[in-house]
Amino acid sequence: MSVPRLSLRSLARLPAGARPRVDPAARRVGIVHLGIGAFHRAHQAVYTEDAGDWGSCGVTQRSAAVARQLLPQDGLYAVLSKAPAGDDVRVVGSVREVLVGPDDPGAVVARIADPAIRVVTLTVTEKGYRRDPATGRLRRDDPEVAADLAGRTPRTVVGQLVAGLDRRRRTDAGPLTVVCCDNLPANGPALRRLVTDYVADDALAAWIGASVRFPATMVDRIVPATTDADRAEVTRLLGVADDGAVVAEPFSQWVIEDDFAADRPAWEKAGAILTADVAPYETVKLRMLNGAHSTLAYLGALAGHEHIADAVADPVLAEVAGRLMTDDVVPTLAPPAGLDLADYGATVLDRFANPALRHTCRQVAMDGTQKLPQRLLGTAVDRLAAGAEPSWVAFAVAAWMRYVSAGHSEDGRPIAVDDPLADRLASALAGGTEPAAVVDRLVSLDEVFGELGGSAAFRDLLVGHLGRLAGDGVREACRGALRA
Ligand code: CS2
Repeated sequence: MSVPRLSLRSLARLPAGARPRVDPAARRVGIVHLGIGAFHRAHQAVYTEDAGDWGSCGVTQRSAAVARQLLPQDGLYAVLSKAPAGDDVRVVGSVREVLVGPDDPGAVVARIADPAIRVVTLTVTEKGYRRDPATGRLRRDDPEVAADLAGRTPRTVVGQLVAGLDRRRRTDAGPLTVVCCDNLPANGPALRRLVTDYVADDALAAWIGASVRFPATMVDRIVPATTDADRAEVTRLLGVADDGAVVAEPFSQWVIEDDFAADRPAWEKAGAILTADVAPYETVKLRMLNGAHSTLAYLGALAGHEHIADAVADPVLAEVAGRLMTDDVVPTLAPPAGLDLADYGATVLDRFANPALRHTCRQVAMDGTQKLPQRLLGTAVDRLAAGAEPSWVAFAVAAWMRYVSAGHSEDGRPIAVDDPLADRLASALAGGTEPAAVVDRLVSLDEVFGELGGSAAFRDLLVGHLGRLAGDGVREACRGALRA
């Protein structure tokens, strides 16, 4: 018997507890979201769902897949929250429209410029901003950025935003708040910097200065890619088929700088923290959680583990991730009042250990050149400046170096490097396989390492760790580092 598809018409079939809180058809679209991937659907869209009657228009930045999933379902989809104690499912109705950016770039600009829109949120991943990770400046030489700057209907996020803002200014469509929700340090100001780099027109720059805000945010929820088994579970729990379902851990956190140019959803009603200063939360999260995540992803993938939960169940790998946090990261942090960093670190490892989440090491390992600076290298810079030896960070960075140079895991499975700078990595690695040669070539990638690439102390740590990772294998190298 065929199962009906999730849609406004099939809502009544759902278990009452799983239905949207507000009639989806009664929501008013006031948000444009750029990058409607799984993370957005499991995070900001859920906060909006719980905050009242705002709705959003989600924009896909690359493929039409999300539109194919959501349009036949009137924008509805399920969030399956997975925990060892049992799963929970609910349907979210806050996404009211979906636009396919690559198919209709003009519609994206028009929607951003619509006076009904007061907030633009973004989750386009680190690489989506087309910025230089070390300097934070817009890569004006990136072919897509260059094509936007030359005057086509823009297709990059910064180009889309600027064109939308320009039209708002010309048509007097009112102020706007741009809320970056990617894992970048000071992500709001970072995006404002890119917008400023892009804008050539003084009048527009002045209008943006007066009418647009770029609050910083810290976003946190682990959202692995949805599998067929997850979709089957959603069908079993809901009695309808859902092509747009997403899976996530139960934990969710959103800290938002309270700096808005116009009105916004009452996200605090949904549990978000609105605060004057996001930086303490964000540095803790990027360096502890994401730093440990990347470390486990590289070590785990090399050691032959498929999922993060398997990597953290490997005692020596978990211990290395723990020591990275306690010995190297914690001394660099000024946490928000009331946050116990030892508890935070332990909770992070517990969250990673959730066996119900099938989060692959490969997914976390991708785009290392875009992630390393804020997750690991900043910690190294701070520790070196304090006269300390950041040995665990160096171990983690050496694991990345091994991951991008090994070609295969220790159990013989191929490792394909998925990174926007993959070509640059490949040419750097063509210079030889000796640890010292690999380290010297990789740290001279200025856009990743910046000035840290000139630190002899850090280089020596990297060479030592990489030699042991390559020569002794991941587990033995971990044991050696833990004994030292
Ligand atoms: C992960 C993050 O894929 C990755 O690189 O480290 O997406 C992580 O799951 C989230 O930041 C958790 O909030």
